[in-house]
Amino acid sequence: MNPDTPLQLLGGLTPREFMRDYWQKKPLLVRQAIPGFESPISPDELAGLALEEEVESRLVLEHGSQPWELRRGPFAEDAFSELPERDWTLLVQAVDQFVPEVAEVIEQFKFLPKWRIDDVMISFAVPGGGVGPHFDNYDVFLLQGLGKRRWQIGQVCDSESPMLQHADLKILAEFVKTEEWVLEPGDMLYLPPLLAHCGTAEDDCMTYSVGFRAPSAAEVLTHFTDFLGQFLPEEERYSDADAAPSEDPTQIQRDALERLKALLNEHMGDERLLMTWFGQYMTEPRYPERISGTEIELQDLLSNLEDGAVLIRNPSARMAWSEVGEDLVLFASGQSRLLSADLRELLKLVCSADALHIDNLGQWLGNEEASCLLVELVKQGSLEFADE
Ligand SMILES: [Mn+2]
Repeated sequence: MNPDTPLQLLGGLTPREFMRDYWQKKPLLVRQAIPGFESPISPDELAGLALEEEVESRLVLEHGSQPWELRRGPFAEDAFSELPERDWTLLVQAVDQFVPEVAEVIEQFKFLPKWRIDDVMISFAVPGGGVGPHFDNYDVFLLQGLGKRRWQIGQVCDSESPMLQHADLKILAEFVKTEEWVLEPGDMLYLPPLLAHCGTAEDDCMTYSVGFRAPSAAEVLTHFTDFLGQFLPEEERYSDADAAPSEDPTQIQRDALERLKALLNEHMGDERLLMTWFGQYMTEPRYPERISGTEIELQDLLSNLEDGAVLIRNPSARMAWSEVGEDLVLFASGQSRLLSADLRELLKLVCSADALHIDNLGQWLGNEEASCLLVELVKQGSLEFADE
């Protein structure tokens, strides 16, 4: 993707301009970001998803049994018939993993790393419905899919910002409106992290939230050090050969700190392990139970492909690749595999092609390392045969 080609999605900005001036910095309203966009799923179909055990869904009622009542799915079939006429909203997470047409929306965001994308949440709201003024720790693109929603933006917040006490939801006690817009289908609003916002349905409406993810500093440190720890032998310890005799045995002297810093730096600076951990961590699936492999032999895989079978990525699998020293590494659903540099084009194909088949795999099927990789990915469940 050319970073200097203006995009309708970004209101005519190039990806480079958007990244420089808006991404993580300030909001951007784009009228008709996707001209003529129509939600590929209906409110009834969204409600249907919220009945499913494996789907994460929430109902928010502004005037429920308490203000801003939160109910968690899965819901019973009659859950929606007893709701008031106004002021509630249904939110369904990760619809992209269940509805392929919704996953296609993500294709519009190829100028951003895919591993930064969390999911597409879809909300349906009746007039007055919304989740109240709040802020998120993540970037989000809010694409209007049906009806009209009024978006108001406000102040920049942080974890010290006062919240309403009683609510099940994190609702800001104060909201200082700075701007507002009414979005219609195809319009999109980008919001950077920490910016207060409040979306209220004007009529029956659906909004697609393309949400991003970024690990917190605390997560990076705790998870990476846990990962590192597995590779360090018991005998590697704090050591103080050549230490000076202590003047006061009750004092921890400065040189101990220097030795600790050297120990930490030696391991924290291991780029190979850091990349391996990061790739694994960022490709961990949201729903691991949806990634179940199929036992298959190499010969059967090859003959299936030769007979016209098509492999697709499991919609719940996350994949990414990277360079580690001279080698390449493929990350798939939280696992990593070191591969030789000549597999670069195959890795790109596996991570990005809509489908893998004899025509685009062609030469790779004669390469042992490549065909073994495909078998492993099918066994692991990150790749699966498309239904005919
Ligand atoms: Mn939000």
